[in-house]
Amino acid sequence: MTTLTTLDASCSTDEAIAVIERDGGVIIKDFFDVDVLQELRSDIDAAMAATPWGQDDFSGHRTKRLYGVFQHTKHAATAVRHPHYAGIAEHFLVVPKPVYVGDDLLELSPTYQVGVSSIIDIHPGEGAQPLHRDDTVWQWTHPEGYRQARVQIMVAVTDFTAENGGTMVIPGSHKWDDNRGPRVDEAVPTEMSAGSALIWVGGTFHGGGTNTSDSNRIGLSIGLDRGYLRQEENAYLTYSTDVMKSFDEDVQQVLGWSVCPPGTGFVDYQGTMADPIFLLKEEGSEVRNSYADFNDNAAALKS
Ligand SMILES: O=C(O)CCC(=O)C(=O)O
Ligand SMILES: [Fe+2]
Repeated sequence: MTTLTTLDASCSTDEAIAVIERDGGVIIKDFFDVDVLQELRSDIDAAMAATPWGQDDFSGHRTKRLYGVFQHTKHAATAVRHPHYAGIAEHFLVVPKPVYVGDDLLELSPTYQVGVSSIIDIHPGEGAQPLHRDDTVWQWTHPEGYRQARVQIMVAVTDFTAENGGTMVIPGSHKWDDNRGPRVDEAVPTEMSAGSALIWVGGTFHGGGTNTSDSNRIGLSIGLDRGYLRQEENAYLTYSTDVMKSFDEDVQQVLGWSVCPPGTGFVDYQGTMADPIFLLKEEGSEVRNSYADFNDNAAALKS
């Protein structure tokens, strides 16, 4: 394969999923419209200017990375709410798993959550990032069927080209086992216009490309992960409680203020394993006991 497949914004989520299942990644054109893109750009410009250069070989020394993006622009939330990204994440991550609890065989499905968010600004003169799998953060094993840990997105804030460092991807590498290493000559550049998005799974080898052009390559990158995995970027310490309270509830939950069934991420409330979301609400709000929810579900499956 010499290029990644690009689908129109009007594609169905199922079409995008089919391409990702085959190639490990897909480009969706015009994922963000022009207005969203302009707002995003003006939201991040000042913070990017104040961001220092990367300080290690993986991050790059002519690249700037702004993390904790949800507190800089509401359009990080626009990306995770987008039906294509949400639908693709749901397909690869919210996969039912049979488990025995006593005599009962139950099916548990994880939630998904944001594991990392960044604006990645590759300047002219930057070299290529080593090709890697993002699920290396959990030392994930391959192949594991469709048990992907992460669905990652890179929304092009500027155009992405072969010359300016458009993300290098090895199509099909999500199916490789752990003994096969990536070769640079197997990778193809992500070429897409500003507003388009590359969506790929955590098992696909990829990396930022070399920027031989005379302009910056800027992308918004977010990882959605299985809700029971540790977040790569520690959201609990990145966003203050006050900042978190300013977000809508769906954003609070996707940033980790929720439990993944049966109760991963609970906090104590009067001796119960409570869903932490009540800590962001007014005093006296409902407190959900995550294991009571679990028992109700179990009962429903038994009957
Ligand atoms: O900047 C890019 O194109 C990719 C960056 C990346 O893959 C990473 O930092 O994990
Ligand atoms: Fe990566």
